[in-house]
Order: sequence, then structure tokens, then C-alpha cells
Amino acid sequence: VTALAPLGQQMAPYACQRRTPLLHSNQPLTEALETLAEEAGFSGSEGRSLAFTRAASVLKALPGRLSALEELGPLPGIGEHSRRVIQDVLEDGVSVEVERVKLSERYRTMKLFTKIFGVGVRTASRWYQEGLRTLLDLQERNTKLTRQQQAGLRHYDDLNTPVERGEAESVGRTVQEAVQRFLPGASVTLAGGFRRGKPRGHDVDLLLTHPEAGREAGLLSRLVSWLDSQGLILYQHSQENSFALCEGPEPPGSRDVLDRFERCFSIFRLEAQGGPGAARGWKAVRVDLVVAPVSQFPFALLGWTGSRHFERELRRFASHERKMVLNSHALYDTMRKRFLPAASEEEIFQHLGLEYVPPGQRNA
Ligand code: DCP
Ligand code: MG
Repeated sequence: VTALAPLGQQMAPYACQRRTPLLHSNQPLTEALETLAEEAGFSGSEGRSLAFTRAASVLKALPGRLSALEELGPLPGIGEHSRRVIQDVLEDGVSVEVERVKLSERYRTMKLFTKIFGVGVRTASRWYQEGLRTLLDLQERNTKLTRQQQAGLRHYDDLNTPVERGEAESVGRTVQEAVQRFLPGASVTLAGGFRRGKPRGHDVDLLLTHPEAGREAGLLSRLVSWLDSQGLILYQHSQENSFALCEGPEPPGSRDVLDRFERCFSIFRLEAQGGPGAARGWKAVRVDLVVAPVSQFPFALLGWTGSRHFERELRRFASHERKMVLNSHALYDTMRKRFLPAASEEEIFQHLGLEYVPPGQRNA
């Protein structure tokens, strides 16, 4: 019997240097680690959360099912705590720590609240501290809610029912048809998880652009007004483009502002295509519309295809290994002090000196 090479032997340290398919063989392990990552995020421990996310991401890229911890070898990015969790799940089928988290009142309440559109960890945590535990509590105690959160609560069940690919494509067609009325030649691209091959997701991410620079200006407000007049919009708030290329991209590490495109966060009223909304005739679906000038489109597409962890790793790789700043608008070389233009995602990978990773392999 020849000794098997450790499964993780060839594993590159950054997720953007690896191929991570949608389906992998270590689901129970990644689920356990991602629960702990989520819980750490709920407690504001971003570093701990990232460590668990990294470990899960490494397992997703393994070529086969892990049956013993030793097979991992000296893998990058899997710390002590993660190894313990992996070992527990491998030996006992579950990790006691993970099961305890899943049953804890705090985790369950935080999950319930953060699933409301417009509610982040900070708000959910405050509500928890104030003793709120259910959606009914929010209503009965007259908790102050933003307009966005009110819409989120009103459509809670629909928005937490996965969007099927067919529904996402239908939204895409509706937007495409509407866009043609105002700006013939403009394109609508389905990004996010669906572009990575996911069969369902939590929202529909659509990128709009036009092949002639500048023609896209003003498109979003006209588009949204029209959709609204057709009764297709249940909620929307738009944000103007606040990105000026001459400012240069954000310094590395400045987080939170994902990008500054003209953008609309909305809830669509989608005609039901079977499923839970069928009896009522429609279903509420979260849709993000983002408008990118054509020169920034490849960066926007790369930035909006995800996964979140893949994006984070791309930016970390760019800054630590290449002294470049990557965001959804541009790539900036801080040594040569210049922007590196790109006409395709492939060219961005080339600039970074990375092997091209197709969307279906970015499920890190
Ligand atoms: N994105 C990101 N960082 C964020 C938010 C988003 O890099 N803080 C990028 C990567 C995501 C994409 O935008 O893939 C879309 O965000 P979603 O939250 O919609 O994520 P997905 O589409 O990947 O998942 P889902 O299927 O849940 O919609
Ligand atoms: Mg999405």
C-alpha cells in the first residue's frame, strides 16, 4: 500500500489561487466551521470569524473527502481551534461546541434578526441586549425601524425563501426589456452567486452597462421609476455614484464601502412561478441593480461575482503580494503609481499575475 499524499499538499495559500467548485465533499465540516464563523461575527470577533471562514474555504478546495485530520498535512490557514472542530466532526459526526452554539438563544435570535433586510449585526445585537427575542417583540414594543427594515419585516418570509435560478432569470429579462426602452444597446448581466453556478440564492445581483462610455448616466433613475409605475417595485432606495477615479481607490484595509457605483437596493414584486407564492400570485424578491461605466465593467463584474471570501482574498493578494489596490472600480499599482486598465476579467487576473479562475470555481 502506497502512502497517500496529504490531501492538502498542493494547496495554495490564497483562495484566489485555488479552484473552489460549488459542490465539494466536505459539507458537514464546512457547515460546522461556518456556523462558528457566523457566531464569531455575531459577537463582533471579526478576526476569529475570518479564521473559521478561511479554514472552511480550504476544505472546500480539497480534491476529496477528508477522513482523518492527518490527511490535511501542514495546511496553510487552518488553526488549532478549527482543527479541533474538524476532528470532533470526523470522529463523532458532530461538534459539541457547534451544536451548543446552534441551540443558544443569542445565536438563534441574532440569526432571526439579521435575516431582516436592513438589519446588520450591530442593530440585531442592540435589540438582543434590550431583551427583544422575536419578530413580534419588534412590533409590540414599537421598536424604531427604518423604512428599509419595515419593508424587510413586511416581506420577511418571502425574502427568506431562496430565489430560484428561474426567478432570477425572469427578473433579469424584465429589467433587460425595461432597459431597452430607455437605452437601447445597454446590457444586463446576472452576477453574484448565480453567475458562480448556484441554483438558488438570497437575492438577484444585476449589473448594467452600455458599450459607449457615458451613455449609462441617468439610466438607473428612469429605469426604477418605470418599473415602479408598472407596479413591479415593492421597495427601493437608490444611491448616487460617488466614485471619482482621480481620487484613486480606497487605501487597502478601508472596509465597508464595497463600491461607489450608482446603485439601487430594491424589492421586486415577481409574478409567482410555482412555489410558496403561487397561491397569492406573486413573491417578494430582493434585487440589487448596479450601473457601471463600461471602462469599469470588468472590475465591477469581478467584484460582484464573489464569493465574498474569494473577493476578500483577491484584494488581500493584490495588496500583500503585488502592492496593488483592487476594488470593484479599478486596479491601482502603488509602485508604478498608475491604474491598470482591463477589458475583461481575464486581463485583471493577468495584471495580478494570477491564473484565471472561472466564475464556477470562485465558490471559496
Ligand atoms: N460582495 C462583496 N463584499 C460584500 C458584499 C458583496 O465582495 N460585503 C460581492 C461578492 C458577492 C456579490 O457581491 O458575491 C453579491 O453579494 P451577495 O450578498 O448577493 O452574495 P452572493 O450573490 O454570492 O450570495 P447569495 O446567493 O446569498 O445572494
Ligand atoms: Mg446575491
